[in-house]
Amino acid sequence: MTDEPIRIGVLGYRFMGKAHANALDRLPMFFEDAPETERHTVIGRDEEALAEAADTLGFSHTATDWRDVVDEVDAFYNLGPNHLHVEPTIAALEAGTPVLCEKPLAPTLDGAERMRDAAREAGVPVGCAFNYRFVPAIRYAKRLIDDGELGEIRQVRGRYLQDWLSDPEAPWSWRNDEEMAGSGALGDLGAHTVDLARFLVGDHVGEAASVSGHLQTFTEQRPVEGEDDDTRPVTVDDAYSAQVAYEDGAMGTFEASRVTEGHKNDHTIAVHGSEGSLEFSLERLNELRVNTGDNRGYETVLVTDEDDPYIQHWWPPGHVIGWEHTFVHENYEFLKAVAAARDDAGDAEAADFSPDFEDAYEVQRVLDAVERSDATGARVNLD
Ligand code: 4PW
Repeated sequence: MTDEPIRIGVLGYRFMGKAHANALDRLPMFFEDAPETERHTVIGRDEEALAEAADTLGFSHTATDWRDVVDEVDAFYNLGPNHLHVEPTIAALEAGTPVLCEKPLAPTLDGAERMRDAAREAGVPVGCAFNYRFVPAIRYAKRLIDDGELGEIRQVRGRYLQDWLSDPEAPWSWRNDEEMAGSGALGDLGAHTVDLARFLVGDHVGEAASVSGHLQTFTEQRPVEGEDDDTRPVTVDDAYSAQVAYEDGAMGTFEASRVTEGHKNDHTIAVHGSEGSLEFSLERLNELRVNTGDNRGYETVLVTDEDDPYIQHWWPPGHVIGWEHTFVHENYEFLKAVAAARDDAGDAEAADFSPDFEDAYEVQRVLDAVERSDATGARVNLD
């Protein structure tokens, strides 16, 4: 087993770059058995901004071309805009480099399929950064569901609401462009909910069998920052809603929006079974609301006990954790898989990380079906 640190190269250094760099910084302090890492190279286009990012986020090298990096590092983190997910990720995989890629996996189903196929071929650890799977309360919820506490699963309902595009004067960015983003609220936010539903109840209800969906754009043009009187078209959805029929007959109801006034980062998911219900809201990340079917409403469980998932690494019971910790847990699991994979005598199972590209591809199939359903006005079968 090699003791060499895992050298990490990251494409992108803004919001997600910071979230992952922070996670890498926290790991040795709180997760004693985490593999050692080295923040090696940060990749971007603007040399001045890159140098500043390297300094702030603790990377020793910078690069303006991902091609120079993907086979030089031990793990490649693709944290760039969605249109940059496909080619750099496939190149890294062809070089045998493990990849952690931000969500949604790709702007299109075709791109996601190519990434999934490249991952199959490479046989190295891959992950799609659906970080909400790593919330302790979500893991706790999954345990309840898997233990049969809710009985037979009938419904899953999820919403992800933000309001940062509510103002029509909010500036245009790549997230408003179909070529670069693929879709709007659907891929940016809905991907998380569709994945979380699959994580929580997928083993019980199967994959999505059919989907109907609706997309809406409320602001068609947005101003370009720093350029007076210049606007660009918004070519993605501001909001979506969808109904999913799962293979075994359970139903899913999902929505997301980036224009819901008063909702900053409201990601809520509820699961209803024949014996009980549960509900999680990201705005109360340390709690889970549980109903065990006694018709007395919900009780609120505080998920901060030592034996709750990941909690023993942090603080004593009741000392709550936050959004950034989801990235620490995700990086911990991913890097353990990378370390196990490079250990020749290693345990193949330990080298598996989920959610992987197979999982992310299944999510993308649902997103694609929502778009097709909206375009045709018909329900889309996924078999
Ligand atoms: O989880 C969310 C996203 O997927 C984050 O809070 C921000 O909104 C960044 O991208 C989306």
